[in-house]
Amino acid sequence: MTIMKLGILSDIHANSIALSEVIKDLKSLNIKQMIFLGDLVINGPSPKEVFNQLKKLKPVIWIKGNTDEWFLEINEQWEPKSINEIKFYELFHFSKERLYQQDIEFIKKLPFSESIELNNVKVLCVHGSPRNISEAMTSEVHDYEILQMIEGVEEEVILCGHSHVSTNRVIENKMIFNPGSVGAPMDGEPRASYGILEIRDNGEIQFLIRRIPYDLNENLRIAKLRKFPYLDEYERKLRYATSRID
Ligand SMILES: [Mn+2]
Repeated sequence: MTIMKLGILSDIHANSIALSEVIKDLKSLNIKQMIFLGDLVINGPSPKEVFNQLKKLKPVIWIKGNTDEWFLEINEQWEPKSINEIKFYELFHFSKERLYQQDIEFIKKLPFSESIELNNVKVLCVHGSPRNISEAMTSEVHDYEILQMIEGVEEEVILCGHSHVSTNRVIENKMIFNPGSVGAPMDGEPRASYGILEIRDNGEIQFLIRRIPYDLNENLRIAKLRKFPYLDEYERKLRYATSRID
């Protein structure tokens, strides 16, 4: 009997302190393979650090999230048209200034989705839903809507992120797993969240959620030092883990 175990990470959002603790946890469990579901360098104080950390981990799959997509969407001609867009622009620039051009080119080229076979089980990896990078498949979304989002998917397991809240649900023989967010959880619990996907060679599949404490104050100290924009809001979001950071 062989068991494949993979760490499933999503929505790191430039929180290097949280990512470090997650990496330590993966090591302590002797898990060497991991999948990253997108949203790496925007909306947190340490874009360069998380980029280097993730590259070192050599994820077997690394796809893009909606905020990674900003590197393609926001160009010289782009002009913010609302208060929210001004905010996105500032957050985008904070990260862009801290990355090398080659890092940015790497992020731009990341795929929207990837499929992998593990112990004969087909697994699809997306950031939002299989049809839309910014559409979350949360537990609140009704089954019939999920069925529209996953229409045409052949894989039996779908890994997704984006909502910053973990999910584990089965709809018409499809298993849908969301590991929550490493860098900015949104389920009222500030500890970093990631998942472990276990696939046995008899086809048995398990998805476990790990919650990992990290030094939130240290992350905020770095943010303050680097003049991270909208710091008060960022602090509230991290401490209470209640509202959305995209
Ligand atoms: Mn996202």
